[in-house]
Amino acid sequence: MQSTKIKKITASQIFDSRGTPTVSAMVTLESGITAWAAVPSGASTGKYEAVELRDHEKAYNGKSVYKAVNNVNTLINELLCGIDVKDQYKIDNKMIDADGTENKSKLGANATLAVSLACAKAAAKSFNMELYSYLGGINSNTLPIPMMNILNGGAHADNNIEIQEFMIFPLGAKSFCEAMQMGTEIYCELKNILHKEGFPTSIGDEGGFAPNLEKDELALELIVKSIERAGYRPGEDVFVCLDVAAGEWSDGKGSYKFPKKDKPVKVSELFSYYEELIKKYPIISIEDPFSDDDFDSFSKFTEKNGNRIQIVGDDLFVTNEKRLRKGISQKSGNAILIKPNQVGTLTETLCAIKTAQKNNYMTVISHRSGETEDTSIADIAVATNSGQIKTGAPARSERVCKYNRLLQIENQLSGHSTYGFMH
Ligand code: 2PG
Ligand code: MG
Repeated sequence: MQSTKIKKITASQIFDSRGTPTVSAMVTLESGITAWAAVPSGASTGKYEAVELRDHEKAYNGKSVYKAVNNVNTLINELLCGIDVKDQYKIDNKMIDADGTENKSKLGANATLAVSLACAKAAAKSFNMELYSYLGGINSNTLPIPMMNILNGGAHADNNIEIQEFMIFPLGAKSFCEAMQMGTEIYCELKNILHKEGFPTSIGDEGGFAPNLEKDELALELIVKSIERAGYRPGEDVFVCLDVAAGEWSDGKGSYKFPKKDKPVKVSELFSYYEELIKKYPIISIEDPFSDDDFDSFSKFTEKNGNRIQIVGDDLFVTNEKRLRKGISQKSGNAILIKPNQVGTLTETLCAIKTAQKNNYMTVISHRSGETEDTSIADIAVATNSGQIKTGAPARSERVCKYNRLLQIENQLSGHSTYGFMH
């Protein structure tokens, strides 16, 4: 085998699916092998996420990432040159130590993640292995159930819908390939229904439709109808998942309001609202029903409803092992959303997944609302046998490239893979 030592790391500014600058990195090994990775970006970001370093200057509305790019090209390049790329733990920890902050505010989590992922890909290439099997070994063979976001609201759409994401979840499929058939057929059916009923079929940031509706509940009616019209059984073949993203509904001091309606709502009212929706519709998972600081409401809601639905912490846990451990000890939620850029390295991401799995929390590997063509999360989902992935509508290439990668992996594993799971 040729040398797997790192020869050079370079970064550049590229653009995500919203046209916002983001970081990409290229790692070159002494063997001549190269690998590339790019970092996504959120809109409804949790306040405890690792820092996405931006320049805050006039160009690009303050959003350029030249400082982060420069950190890769200088400091990180010097730090990691000569290290064996197979030593992911050492690479990531060297960056964590050089950053020295709790939240990667010095180097930027966008800088560290681009490098971390590019190194893993370069190592996989050196062994002539696929990324998922390099990361997970022969035991990595579970294709995740896709949570497909087909109707967008909240911070991802310029409409009047308060809930951020309405997703379909083909739990009844026998394979990932069949899940994609179900998802794309339902997506098309929803488009037809919206069109026939006189709603616009314009889309939000994650590729789901973004009509104005009289109330959020109507989105659920339309989705159930589109599942049925596509020939599937709601609540048997296909379920519905919500991401409320209630951090966007909170004033940070314990009070909530529906931001688009500018209408205050009490925690007790949120409980009844969600419970009513669960009763009426085939909802199987709710993400962030409360805000980033509201461990308490998460715990109470989980105690009441955690045996019948999945309750996912996204902004609550921010892929951070410490916050997850707090949640585990207080029984806040029963699942965690995993976004590598919330924490900034692959090692820390895998660590959060391991801690969740050990403690019987489900793991949902996730994209961001601002995405790129990088498909690492698809491989991470299979490598860790996470069982579930959330990566937007089954439309628009920055979303579909992850689904297409999973189809490719399912083909590669031909007959040796299993399909998703939840509690
Ligand atoms: C979320 C994500 C992804 P964003 O809240 O789960 O769907 O959105 O990337 O804007 O935080
Ligand atoms: Mg979320």
